[in-house]
Amino acid sequence: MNTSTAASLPTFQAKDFKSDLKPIWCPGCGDFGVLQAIYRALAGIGRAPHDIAFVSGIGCSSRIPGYTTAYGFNSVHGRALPIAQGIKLANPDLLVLVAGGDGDGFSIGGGHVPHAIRRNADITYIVMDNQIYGLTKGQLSPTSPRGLKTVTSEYGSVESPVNPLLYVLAYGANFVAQGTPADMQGLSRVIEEAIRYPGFSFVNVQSPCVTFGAEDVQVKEHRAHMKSLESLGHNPSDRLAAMGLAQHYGTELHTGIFYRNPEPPPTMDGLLRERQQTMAGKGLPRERILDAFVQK
Ligand SMILES: Cc1ncc(C[n+]2csc(CCOP(=O)(O)OP(=O)(O)O)c2C)c(N)n1
Ligand code: SF4
Repeated sequence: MNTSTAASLPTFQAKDFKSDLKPIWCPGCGDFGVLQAIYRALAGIGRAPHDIAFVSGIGCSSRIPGYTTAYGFNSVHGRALPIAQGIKLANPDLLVLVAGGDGDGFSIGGGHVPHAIRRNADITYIVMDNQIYGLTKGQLSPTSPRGLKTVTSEYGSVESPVNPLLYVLAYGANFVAQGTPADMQGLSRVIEEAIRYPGFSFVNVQSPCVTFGAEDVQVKEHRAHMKSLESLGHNPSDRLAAMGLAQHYGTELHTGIFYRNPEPPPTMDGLLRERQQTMAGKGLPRERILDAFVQK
């Protein structure tokens, strides 16, 4: 932290968000790069670590909060989003981030994603999509491609993968981006922009699993094949164009912002705060705030 000029606000550097815990990921795991990108993005945002709540589920990627100096909650498999929404509603002043894997977010936790989107609490969800269950040693995940051979699909997967980008766009997410640790600058930029977006924001990170992941989706391959949406002339305020591009998930590696609603709708935490103030003005008891929430 730096407080050089008198009366100026403290500024933060990436290292201020690095905890003393040493990551225990396999050497070369994509999650190392994602963690660095998160440090950089948080330095750009400028909020103090004690103003940030970082929630995760269970998985290799869900270890991320522990490697930061923010308040962290390594919670229950697939349940990070409801916990994060609760934290945001209880203390809207916190910057609330969520991290986890594709299994955590799109199989066991898949039912929570649409509701987090439609409630639109101001939280940022970063998924480390490695198309495999890493922590439990290489089973099929919901984003594994058809034909992938794993310990639970010895002769190749016979299932179509979930497309996380189309999934969240179809449910009306207002900010959707994708990145890869092969492009650290681009990745930290999209994470920072996602955090700055007022409302639920989603970043899918193609984060290779070097131990159990397919050989053709490693960082080297990403570097050779990634295409920035900006270079394609994509207009991120065009939802239908974003959905068109998102259909190439699994065959093309597009990086950058797919969709950013230029007119952000009200957030749930913002609406509740307003309602809280109105009710307090009318002298209504605090317990009724919850009634108002239920009736919405
Ligand atoms: C309720 C419950 N079911 C299953 C598990 C076992 N489990 C832990 S992590 C995990 C999947 C990990 O894959 P992913 O979420 O994609 O994260 P990654 O390890 O690849 O980062 C599973 C099935 C669990 N911990 N809790
Ligand atoms: S098993 Fe895969 S996802 Fe987990 S730490 Fe190792 S490389 Fe990373």
